[in-house]
Amino acid sequence: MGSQNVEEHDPLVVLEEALRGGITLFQFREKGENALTGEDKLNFAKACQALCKKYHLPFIINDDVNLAIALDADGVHVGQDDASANTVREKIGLNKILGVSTHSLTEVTAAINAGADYVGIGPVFATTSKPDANSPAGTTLIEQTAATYPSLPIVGIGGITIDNCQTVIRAGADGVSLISAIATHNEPFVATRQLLHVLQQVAKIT
Ligand code: 3NM
Repeated sequence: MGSQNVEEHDPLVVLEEALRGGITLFQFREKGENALTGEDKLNFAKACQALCKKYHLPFIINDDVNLAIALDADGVHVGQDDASANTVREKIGLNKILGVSTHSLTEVTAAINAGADYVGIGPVFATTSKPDANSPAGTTLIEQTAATYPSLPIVGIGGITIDNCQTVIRAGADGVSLISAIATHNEPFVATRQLLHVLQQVAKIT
């Protein structure tokens, strides 16, 4: 999430409610129209990192490798249009988390070879949070990736809600990554608790 993803709420309040509600990792994604830049972005990132530290959860940064290094973030997430995963791994070293967004089995294999700790696969469903997202791809690549690389952690992304998140886990994902289902909910704490509850139910039976 970034400050551009919330509607009337304070983004730091949304983040703290999500942390209290039970998210397991936060990816700082200050990107796109209305995103903060420069000093404002830096200060907002520091405030998000401090909240994640308070709840003892990983704080990783989307795309901005230099910011991740400057803040000693727990990791970096890159897409296919960002810096190459190989370069990022070299810059951040082996002790940080590296996530890579992928859209084909070839990209998944390349991400593994670059030292990715997990892959993001999406958009599973239609999303309004990323204007340049590909068209919805469903769960096919998640199924193929889970079958080909059983020990590789996979997160599904894109249009995931309380109503469809179980489908993503059943397809073979280990987790879900989402923005609007929490950030634009009236009560982000309640949204997170409900998502967690539904995800725990499916985890028990898969
Ligand atoms: N990446 P929401 S879809 C940041 O497909 C992002 O790689 C995507 O937001 C991808 O949960 C997406 O609101 C947006 O749909 C996710």
